[in-house]
Amino acid sequence: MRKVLLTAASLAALGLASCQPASTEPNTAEAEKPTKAVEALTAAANAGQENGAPTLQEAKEFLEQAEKDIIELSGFAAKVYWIQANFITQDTNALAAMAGAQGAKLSTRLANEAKRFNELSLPADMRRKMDGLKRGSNFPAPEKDGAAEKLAKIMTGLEATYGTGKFEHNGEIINLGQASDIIATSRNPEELQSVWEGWRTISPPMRNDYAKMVDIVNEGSRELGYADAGALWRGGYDMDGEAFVKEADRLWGQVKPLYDQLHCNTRAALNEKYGDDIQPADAPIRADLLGNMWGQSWGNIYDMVAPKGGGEGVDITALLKENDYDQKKMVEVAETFFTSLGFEALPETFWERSLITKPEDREVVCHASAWNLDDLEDIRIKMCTKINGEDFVTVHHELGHNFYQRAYKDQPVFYKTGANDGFHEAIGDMIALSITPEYLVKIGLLDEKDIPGADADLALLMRQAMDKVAFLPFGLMVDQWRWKVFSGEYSESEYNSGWWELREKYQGLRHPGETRPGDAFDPGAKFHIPGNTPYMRYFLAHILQFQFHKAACDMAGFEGPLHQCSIYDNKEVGRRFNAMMEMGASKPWPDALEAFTGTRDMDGSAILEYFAPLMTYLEEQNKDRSCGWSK
Ligand code: X8Z
Ligand code: ZN
Repeated sequence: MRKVLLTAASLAALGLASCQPASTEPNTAEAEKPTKAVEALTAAANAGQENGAPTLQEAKEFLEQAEKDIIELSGFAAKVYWIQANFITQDTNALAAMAGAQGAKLSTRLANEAKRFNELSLPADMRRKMDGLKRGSNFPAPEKDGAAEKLAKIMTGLEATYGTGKFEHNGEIINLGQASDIIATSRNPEELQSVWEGWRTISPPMRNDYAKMVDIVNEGSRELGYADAGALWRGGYDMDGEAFVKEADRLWGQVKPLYDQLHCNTRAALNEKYGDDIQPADAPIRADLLGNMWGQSWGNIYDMVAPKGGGEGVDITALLKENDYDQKKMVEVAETFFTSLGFEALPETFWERSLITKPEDREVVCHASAWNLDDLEDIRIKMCTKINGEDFVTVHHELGHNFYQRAYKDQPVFYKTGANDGFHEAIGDMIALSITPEYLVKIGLLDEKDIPGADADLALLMRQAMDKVAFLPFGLMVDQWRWKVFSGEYSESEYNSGWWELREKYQGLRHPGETRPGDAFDPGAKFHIPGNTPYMRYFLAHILQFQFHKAACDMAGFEGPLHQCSIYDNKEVGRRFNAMMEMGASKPWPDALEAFTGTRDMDGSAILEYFAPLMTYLEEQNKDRSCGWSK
């Protein structure tokens, strides 16, 4: 979405937090402590200022005016973006590009003006706001004439191309939703390959524009003092960018052994089903066989890896259908989870204004998102919801964004965003981890007599792992690719080969077919690339949601295994969760993490604890297999 053209903080103001822009928060290690003494000294120095350098008073006025400017523009732009995403036409694209250009100009202007106060000693809170402004947006436009307009036009065009993408399959024109259904359910490798390749015919026309966009945002980033846009993004985590890269690597190192075991077991199942020609037992996994268009979560092929001998687990898709759930009911039930924790119900306007089923009569951006149109209570979701277990989780994910947005609505505009962007993506997912069989009984979806016995634990864990553990390296590789694109390590002609290099390295996947076409731009067939949404947030969220879940279950006094815990209806957990959420980005993220979990570090040990019984099972299954995929 074009929201990324405004500063991240202003976007939070825009409230378009669906796929939150990377935080603009400053490196507070450098920010001074807000002691009264410092403030007094600063004031004294400022009062006597005679050399034309800016004063504390000017800094205050600048921040106040910036806040007003951001609120004014974002209030307007949010409506334009909403209409465009709900009604994609030439005209709405043009309007969105205009709003985007205005946003880009505003964030560039504010970033440059904020530099004026670099040498001024400021109280920590003002320094934090100032540094946030200086980071501009994730896709900054250079100052030169016409750059903001050009950038906004390209970005709008890329997203619209994705949103309206269609291709021919068996003589019929199909869209992403239809193609995804085939990938999820077909077990015919020729058909899977054809649909997988078909969807990727929508993206070659994006490649050249994408390269132009990279040049523009790199120039904009250099003007802001960053080596390139990747460095700008990595700088958004209250720590030095290099330290953040190490942090992400450390977290991946923690969870990789679990992924490796899951990969090995899944590949063996695919090899058994399809044979050596389609899926060899020692090569990377063919990406079209995993039940998901991008091979990012594998729950749709759970049937192939279901542990034998134990109980069955719970098939939420089947339960939703048996109980005649429609899309609205799915959202209502998700809302009830939040209200059970003590959060206030969604406003009436949420129900009047959200889009929860795919309209047949017009083009919309179907990729699920959550919005806050007025920065206060006008929260909405927009998704082409399907009645299945996957989207039941996504509905919780989106409402997590909305409840977070509303929780921090009283913060100044600069702080109306997640503690870091991973937090924003983790809230609803954390809630969805509490969808246990016992919880499903409480909400009447499952009959008490159908609660699976303890022997079904492995089945439940395997279902979860096929989505959550499988996702981890994908969550990591998408921005590894973008960082290399921004740094120039991958040139335009290497975009696709670079993508597959990383797909193999991190996920152990390969594409179907011998080669990809020379003009292929497979990254463009994943929403967040043309949609220009940073992706590292989802990797972090997949770590954080388990960390939050563990902390919540400890708070609730739950003593059993982590995967059996549900925090449904626990007001004390809700109160403490809300206390973290209402902080927004007003403090560095370790402060927010500490407020809820008692620790200041992101940590993969909770996800390992959650899946510990499955890890034991997988190691046993894999013991005579040769795992790994390196040649
Ligand atoms: O994009 C999303 C959300 C909106 S922020 C639906 N997700 C990522 C994806 O679909 O690729 C959630 C999980 C990962
Ligand atoms: Zn999200």
